[in-house]
Amino acid sequence: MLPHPHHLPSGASNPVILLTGFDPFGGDAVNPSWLLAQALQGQAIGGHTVVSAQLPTVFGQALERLAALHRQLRPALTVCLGQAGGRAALSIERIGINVDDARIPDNRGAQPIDQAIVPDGPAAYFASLPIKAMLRAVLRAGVPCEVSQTAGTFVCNHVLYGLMHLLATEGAAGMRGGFVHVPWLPGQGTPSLPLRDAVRGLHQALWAAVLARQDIALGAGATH
Ligand code: PCA
Repeated sequence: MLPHPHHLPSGASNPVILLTGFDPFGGDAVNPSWLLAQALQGQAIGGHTVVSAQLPTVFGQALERLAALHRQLRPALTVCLGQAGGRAALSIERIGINVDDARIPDNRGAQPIDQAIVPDGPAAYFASLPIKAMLRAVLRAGVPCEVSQTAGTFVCNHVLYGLMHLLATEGAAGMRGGFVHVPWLPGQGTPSLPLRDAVRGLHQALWAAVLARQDIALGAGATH
């Protein structure tokens, strides 16, 4: 479902930050990415207004929903969120790769193996977010955060790659996007991050993304 009109920013004068989360998957009862997106719905951040929407954890359908939202809202910034059980920090993704390789079935039972997301599309797209500026802003707020070099090969990577393909093919100049993975909530597993910390950290990250038109140089690489 598209956001109900009363959830849309009034006056349409503020540029929109589209913030998406997923429905629960893989046997979990909740998905912190959706709780986090909902918590920031309607927030004003740096002259932008956050519009939150849920994507299904379903290959293909998630991208159809995202494309519909994008055409409706024409967001200046699109940040998709997903749950990453086992990660201990807000995890800002650098890159989406052109492959679906599912270890578990999606919410419709599909389990693609080594399929291209966009046949003949580029091997990968970098997120067009200032990931290091965002990292610094979140860490300064005292919330654990990292840059991640892979969003996996399940529906989250599918959405990141598909978002960047959408921006490359249909986006207007200046429209940017990317992906942030979120740890489990306490009670879902260990390690975990309380929702209030995730909300505070993501708010800082979005603020930094709006303000920083260019990224900063800050070491956050990985040797493996
Ligand atoms: N996390 C999964 C898909 C949905 C979600 O929240 C992933 O990391 O691919």
